[in-house]
Amino acid sequence: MNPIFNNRLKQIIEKYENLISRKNVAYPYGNGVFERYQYPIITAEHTPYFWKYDLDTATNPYLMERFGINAAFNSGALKVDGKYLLAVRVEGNDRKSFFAIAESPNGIDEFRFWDEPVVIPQTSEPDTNVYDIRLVQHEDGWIYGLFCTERRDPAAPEGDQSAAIAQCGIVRTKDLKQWERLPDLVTPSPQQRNVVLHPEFVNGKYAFYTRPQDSFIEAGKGGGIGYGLSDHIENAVIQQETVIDKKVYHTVYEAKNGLGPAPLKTEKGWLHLAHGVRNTAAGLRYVLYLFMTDLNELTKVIYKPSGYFLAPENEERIGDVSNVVFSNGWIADDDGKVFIYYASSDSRMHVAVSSINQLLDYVINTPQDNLTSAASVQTVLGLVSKNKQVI
Ligand code: M1P
Repeated sequence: MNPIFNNRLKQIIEKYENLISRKNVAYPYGNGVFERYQYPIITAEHTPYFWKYDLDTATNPYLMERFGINAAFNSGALKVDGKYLLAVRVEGNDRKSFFAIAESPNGIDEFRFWDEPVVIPQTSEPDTNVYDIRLVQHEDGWIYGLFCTERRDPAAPEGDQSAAIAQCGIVRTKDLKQWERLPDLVTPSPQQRNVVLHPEFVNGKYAFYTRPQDSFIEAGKGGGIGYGLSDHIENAVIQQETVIDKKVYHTVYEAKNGLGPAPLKTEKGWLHLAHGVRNTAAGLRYVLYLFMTDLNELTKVIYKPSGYFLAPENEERIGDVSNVVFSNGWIADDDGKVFIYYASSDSRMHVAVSSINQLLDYVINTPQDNLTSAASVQTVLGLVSKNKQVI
């Protein structure tokens, strides 16, 4: 009998179960495009206590954490058999990330992690860190996970222990439990992050959205959201990357950008969610934006509203990497509802709920960025003059 152990265990389980069963509440007065929710849907606290504690009173009499979890963020998303599943980037106190599936019956709360995290098989060049997986149900019948695999730059001098090379790792599964590792994607770019698989074949080939980049942090000469085709998915090689959405001076994506989840097919075109980055005196600021590409010509952007779609607000602005929102997962339900899963400040997960109709209206009817202050004034004047006729 160990009262310290028993009391602590009771409290830990109670706190965990209360958190998981807490109902989420939509904020009133949304912006007409989506509804934000009050509580983060997944945090480090949502990870199971049996991942963190040795629950044997003989070997852990004080019931102290043996494996700390620092954050739970940037999650891929997929609906399977009526369940809303997130492939969460879980980051330990040791700074290594791994993936774990969290399941909810309704997409907005009660997210509970499956008992065991995902085991990603290794290639001949083991990953040091893996993160930001995009889940895609491809028309070839497999569920793919494309993620960033990071390894120390072998060319870096001994004194530089932060230079890294990021590339796109590929796994596939039928049940999100057993995963098959395929060779990493090969592209002309020295660094890749934010690679996404298009859900359909294009002329019998696999289509990828990429983010060519010169160095680990800076987009450099590269950057922009790229697109390329590969004949195969086993040993996938993109010979030629075409930038379809580039960085632009004095916009919310002037420093870099990257695609979020795989695009949603709509009757008007492919709907894309992406992140844009700009630099400020307070560091980088990450926001989300939307654009649409042609249904048949995937490299042709047909609509692109100006500015951001969703930016960090209130407590979302604070975390391990502050002033960041990032999304690599969304789910469109059969009734047209869309669950947009986004992380704030590299720390926790949130949901915003919209619909295909609202997103189409937003992407088609929001004025584009005409790139100067004077042009913005003209856009406002146009609205004022139109409104004078109706009010
Ligand atoms: O820290 C913000 C984000 O930075 C990177 O994104 P990008 O490659 O677009 O700069 C990633 O490390 C991402 O995980 C992280 O959220």
